[in-house]
Amino acid sequence: MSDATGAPSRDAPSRDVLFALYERMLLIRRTEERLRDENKAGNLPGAVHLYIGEEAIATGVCAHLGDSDMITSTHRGHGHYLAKGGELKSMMAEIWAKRTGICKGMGGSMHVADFSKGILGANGIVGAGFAIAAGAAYSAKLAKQGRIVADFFGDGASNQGTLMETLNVASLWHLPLVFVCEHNRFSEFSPASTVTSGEIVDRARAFRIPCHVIDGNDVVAVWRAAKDAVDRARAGGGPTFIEAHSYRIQGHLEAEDLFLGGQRYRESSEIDDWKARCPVARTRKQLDSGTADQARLHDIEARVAAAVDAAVQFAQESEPADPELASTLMFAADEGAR
Ligand SMILES: Cc1ncc(C[n+]2csc(CCOP(=O)(O)OP(=O)(O)O)c2C)c(N)n1
Repeated sequence: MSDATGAPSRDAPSRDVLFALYERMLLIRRTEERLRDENKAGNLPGAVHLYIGEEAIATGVCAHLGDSDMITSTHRGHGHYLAKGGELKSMMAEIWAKRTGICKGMGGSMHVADFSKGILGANGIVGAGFAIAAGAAYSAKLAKQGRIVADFFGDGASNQGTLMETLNVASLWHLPLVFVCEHNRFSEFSPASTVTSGEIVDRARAFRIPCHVIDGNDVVAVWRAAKDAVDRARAGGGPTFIEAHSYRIQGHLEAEDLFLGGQRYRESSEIDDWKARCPVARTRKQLDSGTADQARLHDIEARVAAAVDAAVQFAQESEPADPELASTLMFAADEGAR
């Protein structure tokens, strides 16, 4: 796919980096598959929106971010959280509504957050991340410590008016902000072609923001575009807009059939076509070029499987969330009481 006005980085990730990208993508994939299965078995207390098929986007972007950089996320946020270095066990416990969860079990799947890692939170309100990202990026600019912000959002979210306000101030104030539109072709059960007019990237071009339109299933393409964007933001060059094309393999949320009552909004052949473009399998193929590579890949796969099993066990064995916290965590402490 074509690059727009931003110059793509000519750098390529080293082989060690590519192995690390593969491991992170696989961790996200196996986590999401396990959540899919646990949901099907009726073991989860709430809804989950899974990121299967889109792993390369969060992974390729977050590879350039440190703990002090920040991200905003979406209702489909597990992949962003894990790519940014969030701990798997406490995310699982959060999804299971346990007190060992990253938000003490009070937020659940759609609110996984860890401020110590710059993860400003998944968010059930579509498009809510724009204004949060603008505020975080403005604070990072004022602090002058080289921190930057990546704002993940979907193609559906790009129809929210706050995107225009955020593009405007980001461009005007040269905010250290990377917009990452995850174009997975659907907004709930509506194909993008039925709810989104024109090209999303043109909205950013109108504000003179450098742009990349990339194959979001190619982790190297994502890594390259993100490197250009992050380097520009850190150097004080302002925002970049990345439109990454991918596909939502799972339903909008698990158990979507309950909502649809037998109606269909896409063909299974389309899903199969996109499964054949799997970003995780594609990266594995790039790495598998000999016996030594295969041993390394198997190590990674065993490590990931063990991590997911351990996280699920941790979540299942943890104490349920404390209902008393619902009142104490809801409000910030009274200034006078501090
Ligand atoms: C403000 C708001 N409007 C509507 C919804 C209902 N809703 C939840 S997810 C979703 C679709 C979002 O699509 P997109 O931004 O493309 O993200 P994706 O689910 O494809 O990752 C909608 C409309 C919501 N949660 N918040």
